Amino acid sequence: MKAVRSRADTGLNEAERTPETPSGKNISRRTLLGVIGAGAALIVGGSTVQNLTASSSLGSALGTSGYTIYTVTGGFPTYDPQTFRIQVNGSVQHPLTLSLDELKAIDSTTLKATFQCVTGWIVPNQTFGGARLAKVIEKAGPKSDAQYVNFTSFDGTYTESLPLARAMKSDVIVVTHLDGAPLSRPHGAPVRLFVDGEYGYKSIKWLSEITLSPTPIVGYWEQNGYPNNATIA
Ligand SMILES: Nc1nc2c(c(=O)[nH]1)N[C@H]1C(S)=C(S)[C@@H](COP(=O)(O)O)O[C@H]1N2
Ligand SMILES: [Mo]
Repeated sequence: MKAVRSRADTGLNEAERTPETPSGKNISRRTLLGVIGAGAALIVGGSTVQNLTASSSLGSALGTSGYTIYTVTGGFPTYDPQTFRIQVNGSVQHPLTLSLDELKAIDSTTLKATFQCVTGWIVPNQTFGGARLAKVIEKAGPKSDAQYVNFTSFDGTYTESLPLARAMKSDVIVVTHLDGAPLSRPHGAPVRLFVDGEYGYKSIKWLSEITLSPTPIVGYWEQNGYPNNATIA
C-alpha cells in the first residue's frame, strides 16, 4: 500500500498545509478537496471549500456533502480491496488480522450521530455503519496491562489514541459505511474511526492498525497542540 505524499501530487508545500487550529479564524488555512480517481487535487481556500462541499453537486457526488475533507499528507492513500487487512495487536491475547468481511462478522451496527470538526463545521444526522470498537477489542482480548488504544493510518503519518475505557464505549465505531454506502476514499476508505461526542480529529481515516498498549502515543494533532481529550464541550 502506497501513501500518496509527494509534493508533486498536490502542488502543496508545507506552508500551504497550515494546520487547522482550534482558533482557526486567524489562520490562512488551505484545505484539499480531492476528486476520486483523478490524479490532482483541487486546491481552494478553507472557507471556499466548505461552501463548495456544503452545497454543490460535486460535494454530493463525492459523498462528502457538508464535510471538509482533510488529509495531512496532501493525498488519499491507495489500497487493494482484495488484500486489505486491519491489524489488532499489542497488549492482546489474540492478535487479529481482519478482512472487511471478518470485521463485519465480529459486529455489524449503525450509529446515527453528528460529525463535528474543532474548526467549527458540523454535519448532523450521519449514519455510521461498521463494527463497535469494543467488540473488536473484546475479540482480541486485552491483556491486563492494556490501558490505551493507539491507532495508525496507512497514509503513513496520521495517528490517534484513546484511553481503553473510552474505546470500550458503544459510541466508538470502526466505520466501513457512511449513510448506507461504503466509505468513500476521501472519507478514509476502506475503514475509518468515528468517536461520537469528540471532535473529528479523533476519527482517524484510512485506519490500518489498532494497537493496545500500557501507554498512549501522542497523536498527529496532539503533537501539534490539540488536547488529548477531544470531548465536545
Ligand atoms: N488520516 C487522517 N485522518 C483524519 C484527518 C487527516 O488529515 N488524516 N483529519 C481529521 C480531522 S481534523 C477531521 S475534522 C476529520 C475530517 O473528516 P473528513 O475528511 O471525512 O471530512 O478527519 C480526521 N481524520
Ligand atoms: Mo478537524
